Amino acid sequence: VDVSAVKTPSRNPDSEKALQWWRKARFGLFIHWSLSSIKAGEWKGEVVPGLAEWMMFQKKIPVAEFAPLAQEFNPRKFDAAAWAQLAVDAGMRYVVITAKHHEGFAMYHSKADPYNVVDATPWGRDPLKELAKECRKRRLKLCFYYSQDLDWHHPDGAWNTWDYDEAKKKPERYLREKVFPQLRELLTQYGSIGMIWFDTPLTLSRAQSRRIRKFVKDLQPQCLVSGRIGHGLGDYSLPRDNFLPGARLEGDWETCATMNDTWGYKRTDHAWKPVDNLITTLVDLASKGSNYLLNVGPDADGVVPAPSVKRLHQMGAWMAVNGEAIRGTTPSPFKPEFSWGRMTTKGRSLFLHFFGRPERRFRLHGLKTKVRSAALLAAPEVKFAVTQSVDPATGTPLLDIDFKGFKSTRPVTVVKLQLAAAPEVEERT
Ligand code: H57
Repeated sequence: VDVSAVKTPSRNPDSEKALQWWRKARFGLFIHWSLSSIKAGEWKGEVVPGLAEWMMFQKKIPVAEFAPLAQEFNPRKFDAAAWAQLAVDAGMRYVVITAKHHEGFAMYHSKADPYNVVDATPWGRDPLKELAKECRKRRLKLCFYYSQDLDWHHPDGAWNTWDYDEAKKKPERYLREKVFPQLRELLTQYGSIGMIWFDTPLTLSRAQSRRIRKFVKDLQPQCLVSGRIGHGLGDYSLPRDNFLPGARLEGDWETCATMNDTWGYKRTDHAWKPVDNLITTLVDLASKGSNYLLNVGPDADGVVPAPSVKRLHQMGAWMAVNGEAIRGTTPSPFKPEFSWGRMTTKGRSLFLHFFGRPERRFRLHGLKTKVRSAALLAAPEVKFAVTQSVDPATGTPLLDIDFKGFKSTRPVTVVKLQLAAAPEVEERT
């Protein structure tokens, strides 16, 4: 099944206001953590192909066999402060954690369903409470992933056909007994919530999606609803999982992606993307108007895999000096992709993100606005000579920057152009 990109929905004034922090943030941490994290992608000694958090579905594991995993859930090394700090160190401004994924297990203390991390495990702690406190301290927006449609534990939830008879399912009972009560808990017991990240809209009707959206907004009007509430009713849009858009996007977008091949922890998945690719992707997405929600899958001990931590720290080092060219920016008025890199803009600044070493005589066609200065964002004392002219043959405005002798730094070097006004581009370019 292909959950394709949804169109940017028409919005109400509430969502416009709620989107402000999210638009500026540009970079967030996704955390997939649930019972299947214990199995690390293996069931009965066998590696299960595909996404680790889809194991229950892939192997058609009966609830009677899967649910007892809760008795093994004891993440001794869980440290909410460390997780929140990791997001801050990476240069992120929000965190989205699985409050309930498709397997139906609530990763917080739910009174609505005893199948939850406090009541059903020997651990007995509420990681979302702890994370809420640590996020608040660091001014990180806390957001909850909530699987509103697929639920393989509730008898009326979608897609568990091996335990429950499809013909007897009453989706309304699932919404009434589980979805609405749990959303109420999540939106009343953890302070202000940045967003409910709904996912995988496959069976709910437009009317049901609309009721869920309204339920969220009635409890917390500033809380965003992700595009995957379905039926174009979210506050913003998402491409498919791990899909990188090739063009500039109109409206508000968020691209969610993994660092390896799976969301939940999988011991055998070593397909780690090089950090240079992750940074380039962050730049590419910002230049096209999309947020980047980058995932980690902590293990059964509550530890984020070392390769993920390493990459987030490296991204954070880049963001610490170049974050100004990402956060709070919008795409430039130019076409989005250049062979040399990408552009973002903020007010009277135009940021050139070079993916490699810039040409000694770099030329940009079509910028009509006067350039006052060009400097290295990471070291503003490093200035470059700028010449503006008009191509006598075509009348196209030309900008030349002299990079002679300049050695760029990997993977992306940002040059900040200070302009006399917001950048304007000639129509023809
Ligand atoms: O939470 C992560 C990510 C953010 N979205 C979820 C994933 O677990 C995956 C949604 N995947 C879309 C999808 C829809 C139907 C099935 C996958 C196994 C067999 C059939 C399928 C998967 Fe398909």
